[in-house]
Amino acid sequence: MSNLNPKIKLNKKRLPQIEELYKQILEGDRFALGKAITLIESNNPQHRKESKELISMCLKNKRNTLRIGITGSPGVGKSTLLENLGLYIIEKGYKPAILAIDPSSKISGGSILGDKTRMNKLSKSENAFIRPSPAGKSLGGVANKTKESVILVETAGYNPVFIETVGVGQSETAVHSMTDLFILLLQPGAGDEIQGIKRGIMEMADIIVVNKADGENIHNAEKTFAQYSNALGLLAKKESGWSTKIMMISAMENKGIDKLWDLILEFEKTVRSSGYFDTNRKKQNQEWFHDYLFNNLLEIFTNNPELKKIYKEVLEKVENGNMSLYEAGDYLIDILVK
Ligand SMILES: Nc1nc2c(ncn2[C@@H]2O[C@H](COP(=O)(O)OP(=O)(O)OP(=O)(O)O)[C@@H](O)[C@H]2O)c(=O)[nH]1
Ligand SMILES: [Mg+2]
Repeated sequence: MSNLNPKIKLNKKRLPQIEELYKQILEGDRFALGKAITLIESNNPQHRKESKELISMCLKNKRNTLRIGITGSPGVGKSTLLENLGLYIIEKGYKPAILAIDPSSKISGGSILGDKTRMNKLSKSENAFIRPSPAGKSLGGVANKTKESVILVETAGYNPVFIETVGVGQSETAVHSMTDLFILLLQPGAGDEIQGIKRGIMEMADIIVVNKADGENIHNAEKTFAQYSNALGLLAKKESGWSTKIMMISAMENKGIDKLWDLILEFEKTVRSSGYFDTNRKKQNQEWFHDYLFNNLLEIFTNNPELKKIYKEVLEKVENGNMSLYEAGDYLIDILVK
């Protein structure tokens, strides 16, 4: 920070209770971790202040972690996979954390209970941490809180961090933008209609997994596998240099889980050695920062009554086409600068 303008003082005063909470999280205290996640989920202004302080402390503590996004239509077997994959890697000495983004859960009646029962064994393990999605008004809000939760669980020593999301809305784009590796789960059965998966999601995937390749489903799983293998050939090469892989598993019968984990590690090795891993994390940090900065700039206009009035007038002009967005934006920026 020494090169920054010395006239601008950063607020260095630390809140003792937050410092204490940070230390407990660092020691892997699960109770403290749960408390911290509840804190960051709160929108109370004092809690937000404390959360920002806590996350700032955590961010200074750099950890070598892997963040994995898992998406797929409802009921495809995401939680079943995470239960068995989680248990498998715990045997190998890992401590997985599982977070969920599910903005639809308020409407559908909540997958929270479902996830707890579906990840029965894993949720009892001392070496795993499972947290369902926070309720939020907007996807952006939920996504930001999930990003903070990732930082918290990593500080507590969990790695890898899995983020489960339902692949039918916008949330998978949010999850993609906060993870290093993105896995798409497919149902056995032909056709995109059956998958309920949008085109763009397939392009985001690093690994495509056809689940439920068991019993009577095997034939359909093979058909889906073949169909998607063909489609993959048509995709442009990814920026990461990794070409998307596809495989079949049965999460329920625990078949192929080991191969999937090998593939995850192969991906990690490839993108770390090519430098893409770091480039991508930098890009994500930049996006997070810009989001924060932009939202706070906007808040300056909406929190101050006088500025709010000007903002509203200008916004209305833009909406009605009576002022260009450039004129309006520059006008407001001028007010801030002066
Ligand atoms: N036959 C078969 N059934 C499976 C498999 N994996 C999951 N299931 C079943 O599919 C249903 C849904 O599984 P979940 O793991 O809850 O699916 P999910 O994708 O997490 O569902 P949501 O969180 O509601 O979107 C359950 O009844 C599972 O037992 C599998 O490999 N084979
Ligand atoms: Mg689930």
